Amino acid sequence: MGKLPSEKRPHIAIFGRVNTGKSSLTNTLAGQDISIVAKQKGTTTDPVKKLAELTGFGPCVIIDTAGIDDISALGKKRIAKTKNIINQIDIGLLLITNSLFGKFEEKLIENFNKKNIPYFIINNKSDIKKLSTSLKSKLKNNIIDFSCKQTDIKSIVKILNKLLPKHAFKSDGLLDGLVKKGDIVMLIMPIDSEAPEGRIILPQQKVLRDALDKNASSIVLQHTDIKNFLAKSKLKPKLAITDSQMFEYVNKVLPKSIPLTGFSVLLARKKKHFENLLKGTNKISTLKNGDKILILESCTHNVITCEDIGRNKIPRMLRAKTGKKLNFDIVCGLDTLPKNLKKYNLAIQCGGCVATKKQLENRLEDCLEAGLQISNYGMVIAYCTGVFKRITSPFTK
Ligand SMILES: Nc1nc2c(ncn2[C@@H]2O[C@H](COP(=O)(O)OP(=O)(O)OP(=O)(O)O)[C@@H](O)[C@H]2O)c(=O)[nH]1
Ligand SMILES: [Mg+2]
Repeated sequence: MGKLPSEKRPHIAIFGRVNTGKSSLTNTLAGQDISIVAKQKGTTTDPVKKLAELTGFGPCVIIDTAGIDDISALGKKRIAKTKNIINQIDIGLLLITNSLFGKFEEKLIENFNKKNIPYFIINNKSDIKKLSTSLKSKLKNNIIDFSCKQTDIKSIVKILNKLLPKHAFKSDGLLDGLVKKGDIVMLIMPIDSEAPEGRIILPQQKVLRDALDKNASSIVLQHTDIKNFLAKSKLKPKLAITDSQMFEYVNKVLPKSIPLTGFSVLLARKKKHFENLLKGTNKISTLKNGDKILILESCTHNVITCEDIGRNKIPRMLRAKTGKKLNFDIVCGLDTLPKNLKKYNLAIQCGGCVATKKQLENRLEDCLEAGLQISNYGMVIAYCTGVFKRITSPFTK
């Protein structure tokens, strides 16, 4: 996969007084020795930019800067350069040590605020001195202890993910880790009565776009043409993707040697709780007579296909698959969830095409907190048609 160009990456700059460990943190985050680290104050004189790939966060640019309190002859120029960096970044990290937080830091934060830049404060060298309780209470959730002597950057990655501006960098990377440059990906898109007139639905567009971003080649065809195409072309796609209503059919005609998954599964993988959805779907096998299932439908308007799937298709399929007497309740739109969630055994979320990511997350979290298993439409359909293992194996290997 080609490197993501710098302009497509979030820019994260590290600021702080001299010797607080800015260059050390740059190196720790990037996992390589980029910046010179030294006991001497004022080691870094010019901003140093580095393309990096942070586990759990993704591609970014990390910028090491000169100390904001440099009072040497060249200090003013350096500080001006550092300030200019603020115009270029998406996230600011402010390093302090020994809970030293004064006018330099306040001034910097003022500049962050002026530019609407999300920032976070890190009390570095906490292996020597931990954050004081007074500063902690003053800065509340905006500061953590850290030490560059440790290599675990999870705590920082967690914060970076929280701070990342939602508007930018929203390419979902649906095929991340599945398809790379030069691979062939087969998009099986049925054109039936449920397909919208004259256009391609969003999940399919997103996958297609991501394949292009990755310089992979896409074959786009209808399910009825799979056999013919494979026989004629002799090509072997790295991955095939289809709609959940086609799982059963495609599973039969697509050679087992070609991995298969669903558009909805790829989308779910990029949201929170994917692991829980996988786990919950497997729990279908343990459903008993009289168990209660909650269908969570996000559509606020009348979408005939969704209604049919949630109200008829899924209950019918689940009853047939398990042979159990199951009871279903349905929650529509953004209506509040039933008070006593604990009485349910499983919650099944729709594709959520009209809900925000956050709205879907919140619902699933409420269910998880109440101890419910969770699944979604696509996965349940896959489970009931006997293809769950196949369509999730590209991720669970
Ligand atoms: N004990 C301890 N030492 C650290 C830590 N982080 C950095 N240091 C040390 O602190 C010194 C300064 O680190 P640098 O990373 O060069 O600091 P800097 O902020 O880039 O300094 P300037 O470029 O001079 O502004 C070096 O001797 C580092 O090894 C830490 O977490 N714990
Ligand atoms: Mg430095």
